[in-house]
Amino acid sequence: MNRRTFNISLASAACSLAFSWPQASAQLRVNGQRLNQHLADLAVFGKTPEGGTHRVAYTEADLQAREFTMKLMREARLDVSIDAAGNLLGRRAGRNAKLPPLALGSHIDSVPQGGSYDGQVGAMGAIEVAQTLAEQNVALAHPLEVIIFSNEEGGTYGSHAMAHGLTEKQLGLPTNSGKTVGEGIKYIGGDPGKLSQPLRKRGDFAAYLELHIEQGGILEAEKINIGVVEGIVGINQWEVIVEGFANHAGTTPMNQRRDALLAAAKYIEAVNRVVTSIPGRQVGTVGRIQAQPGAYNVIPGKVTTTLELRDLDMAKIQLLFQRIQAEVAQIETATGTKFTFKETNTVIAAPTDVRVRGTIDETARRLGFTTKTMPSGAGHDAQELAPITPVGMIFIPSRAGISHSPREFSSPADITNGANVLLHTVLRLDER
Ligand code: HGY
Ligand code: MN
Ligand code: MN
Repeated sequence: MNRRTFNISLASAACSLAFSWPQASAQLRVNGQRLNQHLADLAVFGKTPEGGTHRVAYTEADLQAREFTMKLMREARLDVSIDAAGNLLGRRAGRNAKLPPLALGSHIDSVPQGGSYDGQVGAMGAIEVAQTLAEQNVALAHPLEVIIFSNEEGGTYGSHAMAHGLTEKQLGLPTNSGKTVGEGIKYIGGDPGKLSQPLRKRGDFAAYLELHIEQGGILEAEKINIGVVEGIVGINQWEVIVEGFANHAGTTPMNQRRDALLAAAKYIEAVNRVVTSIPGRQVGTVGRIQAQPGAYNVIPGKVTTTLELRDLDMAKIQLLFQRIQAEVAQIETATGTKFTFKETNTVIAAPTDVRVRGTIDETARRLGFTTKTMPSGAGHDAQELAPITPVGMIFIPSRAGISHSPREFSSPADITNGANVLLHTVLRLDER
């Protein structure tokens, strides 16, 4: 990534401009007012009565938000297209076509009943950086590529497809939209038939940067402006089926029941006990449960529930899973039930690139911000790209550490700060 001080001699008006790029660009700043207005405008799509955002991937609200986002990308003078995974791509040529693009982006889909900042800050921030560079006539050496990944919340499917492809099994998995992953990708303009191979490979990007809200409370509590992400946790998700025996709730003695919901209750307590039994930052969650037939007077014969384990160390996730399996074996014996675990999604833990991390940290400090290097307990598209390109993530504070909730909030000032760090990190990486 070589950037030299260079002279451009313009053919007309006998003027030649000599830029000392670092000086000329040092004063650049994003338009914070416009960025925060774009976020407010985006929040309209899927707005909930509680003031949050319900914009599940592959739904009408997602489709409308994507159209709006493509409009903003075109206004930022990006050439817009949709790839086979449904990712929105906004491209601009660089001065040196031989260089791979510098990529930046995030996602605009939300969890059910979520907030208006998760992913959206990074997506709108990336577009704002592109628009600022265009307006200020800053021509990067590298091509620029803004990427709005599809279906991040359902399991980083857009970014996974980009770097790894998707299997038929993955395309057939259900999503919160009611469509399968494959149906959803088609619905948003992708082509699932072209996803058996990765869409991009190592060397296709110079680096990928993602601005994101912290989704935790560390930065706010320690009054730090910018988080420099050192690594992103791995995530393993399973669907769990508990089979017992449905029977009459009034005539079946307590010692003759095979109660699937009682077994599930013991399972949920065991997950919490196992995950908290060893030191570290690992987390384990049972996020959904459904009992059948779901009547007052019938002993539940079947329960469908979930398991999610996260840690920076994939081996620790496996250790926890094995210990949970041992607990489940005892629960099965005690309750006469049978548990089945079906792995539905795995996202590999990813360290960020040490050089990119250093550039983010130095850039933020040069802009006068305080910084903290920290792990990400949330998963991100950046971790899917990490195997094929150097990645870096920039965090800004989340109020009270709340996320995946209508109460999710980051201040306009913090959002603007994050976008300025993103802008100047792009400029610095472009110089190499
Ligand atoms: O679930 C996550 O960690 C991310 O917000 N999708
Ligand atoms: Mn996110
Ligand atoms: Mn999220």
